Amino acid sequence: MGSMNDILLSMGSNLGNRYENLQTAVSELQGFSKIIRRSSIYDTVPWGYLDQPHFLNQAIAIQTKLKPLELLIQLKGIEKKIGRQNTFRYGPRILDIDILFFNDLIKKTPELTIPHPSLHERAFVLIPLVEIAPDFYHPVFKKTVRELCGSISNEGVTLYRQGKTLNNNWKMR
Ligand code: PH2
Ligand code: MG
Ligand code: MG
Repeated sequence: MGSMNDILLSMGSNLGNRYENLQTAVSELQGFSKIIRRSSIYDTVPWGYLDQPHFLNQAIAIQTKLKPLELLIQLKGIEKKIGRQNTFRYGPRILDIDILFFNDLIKKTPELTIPHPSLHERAFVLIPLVEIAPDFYHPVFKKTVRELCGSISNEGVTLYRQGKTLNNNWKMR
């Protein structure tokens, strides 16, 4: 039996019923993890490739005993179940779930890079994230999420629906 891991995820959807896709994803996560916190949902202008619909984005804190690659496989399974087809880089998708942080792990392999390599430059990741884990420490940049969020523009990110804060007294490192 392994020990509990603290994980921060970023979810996005810009095809189909975007809100429902995020809700379904949260309930699927409960199959192998405990939901600790979820941020508000934000409507966000597409980043990287502009000619596509706006996304809904949300950050989620979970705990699980799964190891990084086991978690990645489960997340890909949820994306597939909800109906994701393979498209091009930065292109539209029914559901995307990315691992942002896994404890204070630093890992760089062809399958998986942790922390997520572009989280520090993406308002659609940092603005939801700062709501649920402002003091989480980026082990590569050696800055908190709050500090990272303070150095980007919030342009193109607007509140879509207020989050439910679970376990209000829970503190993530
Ligand atoms: N995901 C991408 C590419 N661009 N833009 C926004 N606003 N939100 C996303 O989740 C997103 C994106 C690739 O994963
Ligand atoms: Mg992504
Ligand atoms: Mg992804």
